[in-house]
Amino acid sequence: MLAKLNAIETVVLNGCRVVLRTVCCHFRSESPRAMATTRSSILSFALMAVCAALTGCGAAGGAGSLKTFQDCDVCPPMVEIAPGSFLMGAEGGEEGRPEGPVHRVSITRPFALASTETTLAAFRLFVSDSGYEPAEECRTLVDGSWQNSERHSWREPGATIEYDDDSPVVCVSWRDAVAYTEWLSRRSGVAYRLPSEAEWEYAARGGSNGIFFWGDDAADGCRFANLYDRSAAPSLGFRWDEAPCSDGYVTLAPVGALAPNPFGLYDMLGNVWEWTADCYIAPYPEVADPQRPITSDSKSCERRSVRGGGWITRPDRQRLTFRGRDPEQRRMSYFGFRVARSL
Ligand SMILES: [Ca+2]
Repeated sequence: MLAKLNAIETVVLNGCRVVLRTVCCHFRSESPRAMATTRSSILSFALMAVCAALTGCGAAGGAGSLKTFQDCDVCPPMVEIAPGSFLMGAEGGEEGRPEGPVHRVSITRPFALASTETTLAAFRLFVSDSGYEPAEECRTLVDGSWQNSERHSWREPGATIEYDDDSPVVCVSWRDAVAYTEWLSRRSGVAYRLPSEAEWEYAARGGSNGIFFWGDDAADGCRFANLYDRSAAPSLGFRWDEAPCSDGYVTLAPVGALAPNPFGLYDMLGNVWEWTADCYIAPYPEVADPQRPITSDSKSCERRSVRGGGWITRPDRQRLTFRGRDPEQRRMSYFGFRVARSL
């Protein structure tokens, strides 16, 4: 049986681009001859149709084929992102958190972004294979309150947190995420990295001009994003408002459990905040190349840009333009990452 890491594939059915997941890929691996007239072909087609429906044919939208690939057996499925331009940022924002100025960004070179956030299973493999030792600490929910705990870590982010091998890894710092990309580069022979903040927003938008990639109403988001929502609020009772819908997850959702954005990327909003390569600078500075990370004059940045919101996040901070900013050594039970690479 194919591992889930290998189990994302894209096909076009009736002109509609769909992303097929585990069981679909298993059946697509059968030989064409065997598929031709046998009962399995009928079953395969039925399963593909079911999977197409479940994965939101039409939700992905757009025309053309989605190009995906995988560089190595321990590498994540990657989605090719074509060049283009977009308006990055928003005017205004919360006090002390400018999201502008709005500026046109041109992505001139294709790049690839992992279709999902890095999973706990993938990170565990990295740690065991590389000998890298992330610090055993995490800011997480302990007995109903947020605490900096040395009893919790990426291995065990807390009793309140629902997680398994398919969950996004959390309690990882920016430095841990970079160490993972360096290991993945050694294993694959290809230079993996974190996305720049501009690449992240371009990919997250997926061509959308909305507040969210699904539109302007947070209430429509539960099909696409694991938010702080009506599934979570009764148990967690945070002091901020929940999204007026139910995504089915109180804390972490397995990666790829909800519908993708128009570029075929899962969980670009919600589930976990994602570290980017960039130093956080606000307002946005002028940069010569938005696909190169924004760095600091000193050896490390005071804070890194972290994007996309997470399972704890109130709806208005799930906006595509909202910018998190945190020290690169910080570990939280709602911070993770996904990898990128140049093409
Ligand atoms: Ca949720």
